[in-house]
Formats: sequence, structure tokens, C-alpha cells
Amino acid sequence: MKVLVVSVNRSRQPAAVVPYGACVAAQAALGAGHETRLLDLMFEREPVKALERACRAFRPEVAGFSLRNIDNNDIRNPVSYPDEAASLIAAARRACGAKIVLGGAAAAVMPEALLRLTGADWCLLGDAASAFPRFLAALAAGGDPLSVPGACALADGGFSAEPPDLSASAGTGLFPEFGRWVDLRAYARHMAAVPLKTKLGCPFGCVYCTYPAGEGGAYRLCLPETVLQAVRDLAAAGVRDIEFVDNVFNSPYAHAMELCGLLAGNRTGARFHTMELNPGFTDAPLLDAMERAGFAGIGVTAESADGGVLAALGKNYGPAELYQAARAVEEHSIPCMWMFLLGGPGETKETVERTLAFARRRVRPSDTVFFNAGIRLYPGTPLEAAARREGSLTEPPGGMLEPVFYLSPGVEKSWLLETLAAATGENMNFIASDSFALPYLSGIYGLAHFAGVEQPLWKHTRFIRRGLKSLGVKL
Ligand code: B12
Repeated sequence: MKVLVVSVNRSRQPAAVVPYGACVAAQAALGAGHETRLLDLMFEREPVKALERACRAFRPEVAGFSLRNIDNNDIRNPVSYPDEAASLIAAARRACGAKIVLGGAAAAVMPEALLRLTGADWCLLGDAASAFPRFLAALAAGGDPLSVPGACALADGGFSAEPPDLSASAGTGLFPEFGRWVDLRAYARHMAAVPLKTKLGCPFGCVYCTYPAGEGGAYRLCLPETVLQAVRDLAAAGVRDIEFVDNVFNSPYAHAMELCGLLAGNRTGARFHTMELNPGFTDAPLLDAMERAGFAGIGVTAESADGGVLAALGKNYGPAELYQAARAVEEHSIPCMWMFLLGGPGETKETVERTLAFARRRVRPSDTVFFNAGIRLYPGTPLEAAARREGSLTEPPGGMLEPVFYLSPGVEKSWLLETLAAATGENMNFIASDSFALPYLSGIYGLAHFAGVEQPLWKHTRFIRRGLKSLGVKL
């Protein structure tokens, strides 16, 4: 069959991201013998026209729309993306007769609502590497694709879904030939690293999170040797920056250590990044191994420095582990971004102050701190249930495509946002989501690339913010 995979995401907040899932889907379709093309809309000035052109020229029989984001997770300046996806799908319908299937991280979170909004024929949940070939085979054979694990559709006003196969092993399917599908040079010009995942699944129980539902609660690990081969292939193709985008990079700890050991013993010249270190497993031996492997930037998803809030968020660590992680980071030279989630269950003014005090005292001024205020609520999460119990969420699950946030009854939104604005105003290495909405952010990335600045750019946050402030830019 002729298969067109469309990567819908055009968000450059906080940076452009390579459409990893769409590349996996395209590679899987190609591997299954289908004539496959990928249309990446990230840098298209006129996405509808680009899509119409691709549909008319290629005449696909199946169009797989990869939907990454539902919204930008920003309580202050919310931007919602599904309407754009719906317009694109309507344009594809007008331009060709392709059957339309949705996939991607966003589709996995709210498949029914997205099917209703976009009018797509199906949604396919689970890992494209295993699910997409099966789905295409069923379609090609004229069978019912709804019998395939992970396939969903609207039928007779209802929603019918076959549970995804969350046991299929994570193998080489997670390592597509990125350069075949997308313009990696354009991404490099936007300071975007190439993503790689070393496993599927997430065994943690964070109350707000959709990862275990999307990928399953049990790890499916890629062999470290297979990951090393993917790194070698990318490095040989000239890729300098590779970002590990696991839900949590350093768990299972032994898997991360083994991979780092292999990368250290087989240096390719590539620099590594990950924004997904869980403080519960961030210690000196891990950071030693990451330094030797060639990591150039790490992020610690700390969320809070208050024990009660961490427990209420369902975190696997408490303040003691957080302080241990801070000590380990201090003893190493890898630039670090600390990420906090303010306003969760149990949050009060005191707990917010405790987290801010941690950030002021325990984070090196050369490191960056990112604060998110309010937690995006998703259907099926324990936090959704808590918000309904508290009466703060009345929107039915189908209406949650429009961003809805949890905010603890113990903090007022205005106080939280003002306190955060004061903290980011005083500390040039602190940022909040409004920094991502800066209209000239894309220009800064372009200039930095042109000037030969190495990734990650956020390690220069305090200098960039000071520079902007001295130019009179309101931060
Ligand atoms: C790492 C990560 C980041 C990194 C990205 C770094 C990088 N270099 O890529 C950073 C920190 C920059 C980031 C930013 C954002 N992220 Co983010 N991110 C992730 C994370 C943890 C992994 C993403 C990834 O690459 N996965 C690996 C790929 C292979 O998986 P995938 O894209 O889902 O594709 C698989 C399936 O979905 C499916 N599939 C994909 N496409 C298709 C197409 C078809 C046709 C089919 C059949 C199947 C299919 O098969 C693929 C292979 O298994 C996910 C969580 C998660 N578990 O997915 C969140 C996630 C994708 N992010 C999310 C969001 C919201 C954002 C932000 C908008 C805001 C924010 N504050 O985080 C920004 C947007 C950035 C942008 N420009 O678009 C959401 C998106 C869904 C939603 N809820 O809206 C997720 C799911 C987390 C969540 N909260 O639930 N993110």
C-alpha cells in the first residue's frame, strides 16, 4: 500500500523536537513492504498547502497522522493543538481518498476525543514498530483493522477499542533511519538533538502521569549494544547531539549504567543529553558514568522539595534522596536543569517556599531551574479523580482536550504566579513556562547555532536572560 505518515507537530516551545514517533511509524511501514513517505510539518510555512501537495502527488491509500502534543502545558498562556490537526485532516480528506489513522503520544492520551474532533477513521495505540505493520496488513488484506491490538474507532455513536499490546519487546524498531525521513540539518540549526529511547514502559505511580497507561507498567528494555549501534549510526551520519528521551533515563539503574559504560568504551564524538533523571537514582557513580560516556547536559525531574507534596504526587523518592542528588550534581561538571512542578496536591505557601529555598540554596548558579505552575489533568489519572472529588474539575473526560489544570486548594493561582514571577525576576538562572513563549526564542536558537554555541543552550540561561534584560526586554 501507499502510506503517508504526517507529523503534525509545529511547536518550537521550548525547542523544535525531531518527530521521533512519526519516524518510527514510517520505518515500520516501510519495513513491512509498503511504499512510505513522511511529511514533517515542523518547518513548513503553509502546512495545509504542503499536506495537500503531498496528498495529490503521492495519492496515499493510508495517511497516518502522528499527533504529539495536545497543548503546551502552560497554565498562563495555554495553546491547544487539536483544532490544527482537525483542519489538516479535513484538508487531506479533500485532497485524496486516503483512510486516516491517528497515532502518537497525544492520541494515546485521549483517543476518543481526538477521533470525534478530527473525524479520522481510526486511532492506533501502542508502539508503532509493532502495531502499525499489523494494522496495515489487516487493511491491505481487506480485513477489519479494529481486531488489531491498539486499534480504536467510533462506531454507532460509541467508542470501540482493542487494548494495545504492551508486551511487545522494544527492539531495533525504536531506532529509525532519521536522516531518511526528516531534515536533520534543519533540526540542528534549531539546536535540536536527535532523540533515542532505550526502553518502553514505566513502573512508577506518579498521580498525574499517563506514561504507564500509554506504554505499560513493565519495562521493555532495549539491549545496550543495540542502543550503541544506533548511536554509532547517527554519529557516522554526522549527528553531534543525541538526547535520550526515556520516561526515566536512570531506571532501571543497572541498565543506564551498562549503557553509559558501553558509550564510554566506544566514544563516537557524539554528545549526549537527557532531561529525564529521577532524583531517586541520581548518585555519584551514575554521574561519573554519564560524564565518562560524554553527557553534555542533564535534567533532574525534582518536582518538589517538600516531602508531603512528593508523597502526594506519588513519587518514589523524598527530600533525602533529592538532597543526595543535589550533592552528586554539585560534585560533577555536567550542566544540569532542575525541573519543579508547583501547585500539586498538598501544596501550600509553605511548601512552595520550601521548594524555592531548595532551588536558591542547593542549585548551582550556573545550573538552570525550570518551574511549572499547575498540573495538566488527563483522563484516567489518579489526579483527575482527586480533582473531581475536590470539585475543581467538572469538565467530562471528553471535554479535557481543552487544557484543564490541577491547582492545590492550599495555594491561590494569583499568589503562585506572582511568587514565581518574583523568584524568576531575582534569579537569572530560574525560568518558568512563559520563558518558552518568548517570540524571539527561535531566533536565539538560530543565532546560537550560527555562532557555534554547543548544546544544550539552556546552560547559558542566566547570561541570555541578563543580556535580554539589559536590552530592556520584559522577562
Ligand atoms: C522527552 C520528552 C520531551 C522532550 C523532547 C526532547 C526531544 N529531543 O525530543 C522535551 C522536554 C523537550 C519535551 C517538551 C514538550 N513536551 Co514532551 N515528552 C517527552 C517524552 C518523555 C518522550 C517523547 C518521545 O520522544 N518519545 C519517544 C517516541 C518514539 O514516542 P512517541 O512519539 O509517543 O511515538 C510512539 C507512539 O506514540 C506511536 N506513534 C507515534 N506516531 C505515530 C503515528 C502513527 C500513524 C502510529 C500508528 C503510531 C505512532 O509509535 C511511536 C513508537 O513507539 C513524552 C512522554 C512519552 N512517554 O511519550 C513527553 C510528551 C510527548 N510531551 C508532552 C508535552 C505536552 C510536551 C510539551 C508541549 C510541554 C512540556 N512542558 O513538556 C513540550 C513540547 C515540545 C515540542 N516542541 O513539541 C506530552 C504530549 C501529550 C500531551 N499530553 O499533550 C507527553 C506525552 C508527556 C505528557 N505530559 O503526557 N518533551
